[in-house]
Amino acid sequence: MPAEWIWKNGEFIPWESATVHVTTHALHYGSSVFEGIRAYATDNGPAVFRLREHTRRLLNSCKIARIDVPYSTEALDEAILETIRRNGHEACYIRPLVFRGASKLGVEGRANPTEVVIFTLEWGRYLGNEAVEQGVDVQVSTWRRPAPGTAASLAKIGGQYVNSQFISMEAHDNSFAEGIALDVNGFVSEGAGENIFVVYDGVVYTPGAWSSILLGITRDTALTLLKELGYEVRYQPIPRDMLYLADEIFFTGTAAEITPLRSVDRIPVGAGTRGPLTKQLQEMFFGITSGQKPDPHGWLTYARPNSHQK
Ligand code: PPE
Repeated sequence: MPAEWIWKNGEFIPWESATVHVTTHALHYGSSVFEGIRAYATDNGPAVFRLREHTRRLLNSCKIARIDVPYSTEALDEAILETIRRNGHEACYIRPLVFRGASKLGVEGRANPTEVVIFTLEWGRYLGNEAVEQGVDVQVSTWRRPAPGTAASLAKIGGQYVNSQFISMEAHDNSFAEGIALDVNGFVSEGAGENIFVVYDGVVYTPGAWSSILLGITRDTALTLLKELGYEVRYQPIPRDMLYLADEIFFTGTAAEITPLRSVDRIPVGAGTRGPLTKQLQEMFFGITSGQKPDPHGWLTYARPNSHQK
């Protein structure tokens, strides 16, 4: 359940009051845009991971959806930090949401007011408690990602997540933790809410924007760290069968963090356990997010700096 104080259009309101009217445009037509951000517990209080990249993507998604937002990235950054402080979190998941509100019915929607909310919640491991160490079992979905030109994969628009719901529900019905969607051409795209990386013969492969993926911020983080660790990364269309030959596969995402895949379509990935590259990358990622390793890229924004100093 979300924390007590919810930021709405510039002020804090209690959880119970953060309701919407049934004529809200976004309920009917999916005209919302959202972000998912994590704040991690550190010795220096809660630290938001890549805050500015997330607020920028939120506004970019709104630009694509043609939703006018009356707040700057700076104002949204501050509102997010304030929401963390107000709710007294040490670590949390942050959900900023922009949507077309209530007034007029009809698809076009631009006559409706823009509503902006930010709420926080404590959210543990997205794909299960053991997922990060043991890996997860996944399937290739029967659902495809929308073809380029039919949706806007670079934007986190609410309505587009119906496709992700189909992928996740099918996977869960088949007792898998998650599903991987192929793109319109049958190449690997991404998970319902995660980007995907494939390791084969020491080289790391990941699809690009042409495969209808969201350009994930954790994906960018992984790419930066992998290059620093000296790995070769290739951006190329990935055929489904490469998933069955891979030495290692992992998902990246704010919610999923870095999660190894231990099987795809019941075929073990490599040895069927977390591989060495995935482990090495996780150590870097969790080292930085917990404040235990240096943060040379300035990825952490502290919500309550100095509050934990003795
Ligand atoms: N692809 C999709 C479709 C996606 O939704 C996400 C995030 C990613 C890739 C990874 O992007 P990034 O978080 O910037 O590394 N999915 C969010 C929603 C999860 C949810 O269930 O809600 C998330 O991870 O916060």
